[in-house]
Amino acid sequence: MSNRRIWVAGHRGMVGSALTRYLEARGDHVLKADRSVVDLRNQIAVEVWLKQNRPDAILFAAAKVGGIYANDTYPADFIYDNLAIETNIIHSAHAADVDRLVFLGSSCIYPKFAPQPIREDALLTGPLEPTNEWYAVAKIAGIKLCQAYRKQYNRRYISVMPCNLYGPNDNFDLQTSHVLPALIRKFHEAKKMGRSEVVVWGTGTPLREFLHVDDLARGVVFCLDNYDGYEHINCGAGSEISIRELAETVQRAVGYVGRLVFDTAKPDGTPRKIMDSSRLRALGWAPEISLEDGIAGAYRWFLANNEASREPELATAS
Ligand code: GFB
Repeated sequence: MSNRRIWVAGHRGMVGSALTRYLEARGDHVLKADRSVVDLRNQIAVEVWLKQNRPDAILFAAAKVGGIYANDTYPADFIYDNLAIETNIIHSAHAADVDRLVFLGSSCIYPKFAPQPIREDALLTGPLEPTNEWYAVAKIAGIKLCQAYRKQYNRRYISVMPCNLYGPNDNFDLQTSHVLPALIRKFHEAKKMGRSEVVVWGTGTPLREFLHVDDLARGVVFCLDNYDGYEHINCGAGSEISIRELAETVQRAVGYVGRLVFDTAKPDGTPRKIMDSSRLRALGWAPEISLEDGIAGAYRWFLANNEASREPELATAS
């Protein structure tokens, strides 16, 4: 399908910008609302903008996001901003009679010790990982909002759960970023400054599943076109890697020859969270970008963008 008017909420973030690139390449018309025009935490502003613009569909990539340290340090910001954005966009979408919406969550919605690989039906079966429970609770609320508007008003609102993401337009701020951009920056700066070691947080043993954001963008649009279910659906790479192996992979990509040091005073977070994405695979989506290629591309992007440190934004989901 083409020529649709699709609002990418959060178009400046890593996920939103990947969705925008993908949709525009396909001929869809992407609506964008800059933060200076619409503060997504302001209910009236969101409702007025949506009623004026009435998109055919909404891809909901707007969120307050960050890595383990940011989640653990700013719990009020993570729960408040995300709940406000979700209630405003999902309720206003209904009020503006927008019938299609894809909400993006995160694999941290699942219990800390969920059976692996994690199936969609593991939701709400056990306690959450404490370092990101505030963000997780907000994302669970987003899933439930979509289900509630579907149940009461027959709205075709769906939810897609990505694993850990990376790619162009990531946040490379060392305090607030996720692990992969942090490692790219740490190894690059250590190489440039001739440092003998790089500090990696935690024990290096946690396992994570990393998906390139361009693969996610294809998956989200695939779901918009092919999935219309009440249950949320997982969208993951299907393989996992330890933080130590990830660090070694990034080290090779950057070409740094020093030592790795593990700072075990920093939290590991959840030990493992690989998702079972077989439902989405069975519908016909599969990732295409290998972790090695994706990391090489992410490093090129970092270099081309002047190694700029970016502040965390209200504009990226993962
Ligand atoms: O990417 P990350 O912050 O997110 O951390 P989570 C993943 C793992 O990498 C943790 C370790 O075990 C970290 O301790 N790590 C090692 C580092 N070095 C670093 C570093 O320099 N920076 C960072 N950030 N980590 C987030 C959640 O959890 O994942 C969010 O807090 C969200 O809610 C997101 O779900 C996808 O995978 O631990």
